[in-house]
Amino acid sequence: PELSLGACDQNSLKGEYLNKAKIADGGKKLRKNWTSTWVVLEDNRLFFYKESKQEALASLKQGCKSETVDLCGALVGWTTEKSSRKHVFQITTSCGQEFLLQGDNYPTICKWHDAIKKTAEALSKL
Ligand code: I3P
Repeated sequence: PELSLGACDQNSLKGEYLNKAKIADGGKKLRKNWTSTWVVLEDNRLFFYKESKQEALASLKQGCKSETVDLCGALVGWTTEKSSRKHVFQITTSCGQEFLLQGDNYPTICKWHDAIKKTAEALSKL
């Protein structure tokens, strides 16, 4: 399986395109703008890339920008109030960033929700 379950293991999920909207930064509300984003969970860290090829370029240290989300202390939960879309969950980071992630395929978005939530909870216990 892609997701390792051991307590001391580093949670990782191979990249996939999900719909992402950042709705707050530093506790300040932002205008919602859904974009298709290449999402990677690697060694307990969450990365957002504009496109999949940027992940490969980043690993070659060609300075490709990703947005890294600090999951330590983050809260992760499903929401039906923050969007009219189906299958949306929210990540609220300890520094006040709020992201919505959405996918039409329920098993896929569940897998991401579960892995990100589990990672955030594991990091918070360290
Ligand atoms: C927003 C856009 C979003 C919608 C959001 C709208 O309008 O339609 O897709 O979110 O609803 O405000 P605009 O493009 O003019 O900013 P959902 O698709 O998640 O429902 P909201 O204001 O209720 O968040």
